[in-house]
Amino acid sequence: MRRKILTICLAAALSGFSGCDLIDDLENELDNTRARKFTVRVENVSMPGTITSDRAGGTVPLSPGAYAVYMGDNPMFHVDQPANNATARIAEDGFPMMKAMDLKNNSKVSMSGTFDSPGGPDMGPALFAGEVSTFTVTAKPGDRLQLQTMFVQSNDWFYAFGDNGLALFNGNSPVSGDMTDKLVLYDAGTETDTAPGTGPYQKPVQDPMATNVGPDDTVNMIRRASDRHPGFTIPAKNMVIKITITPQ
Ligand SMILES: [Ca+2]
Ligand SMILES: [Ca+2]
Repeated sequence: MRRKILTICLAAALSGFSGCDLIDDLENELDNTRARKFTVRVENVSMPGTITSDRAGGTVPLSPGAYAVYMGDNPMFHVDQPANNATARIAEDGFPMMKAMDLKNNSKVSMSGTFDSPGGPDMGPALFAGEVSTFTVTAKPGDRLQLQTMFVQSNDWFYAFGDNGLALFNGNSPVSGDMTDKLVLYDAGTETDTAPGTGPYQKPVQDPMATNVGPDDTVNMIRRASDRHPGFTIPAKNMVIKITITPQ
């Protein structure tokens, strides 16, 4: 089939038509047939004492998050650049709706949404210790996954895959398994930081519905939390969150 199309392509090119368009169409068609569904499982694996704080018993709740499947440029944030308002609302307050709206309107994003964990200690959408949230995406070779969820015992920190997101395929093979290692804990650069579980402006000691409470960060750029604050004791990511991806 492919050889036949290539021959047609070449003939078309020789006779002055665009042969490459046909090849592109064929490649797209093949990628569409390779599309897969993936289940993404986000688990809060923190425990009492994961951080030294009386707040939330020293666990690290995770906020409801936003996710996107996309091609090309990371549609959610860029390291070493200022966070947009939608990222700030997740990172400071744990509210993903503005980000979800952003992603819905982005033509490079093929699929997006929010994930949460109803019920639990907060009787609400956050993922407390032991809680799990699962969502399903469809992707084809070349697609990447990005997400953001707040590290709630902070002023403006969030977990995400690195600047380039997570490739959902290795060549034409879907990725599978524990992807926690690919996550990075970022400081959004929108609020001044105190160490995890301390200070008057972190989410657990704010009005749950309040937004943008606390002084601005002096460095208005997204940076790795550990690079920005080498003096803070920050739990290893696999003590707080576990992300598993399973192709269907
Ligand atoms: Ca900060
Ligand atoms: Ca705050």
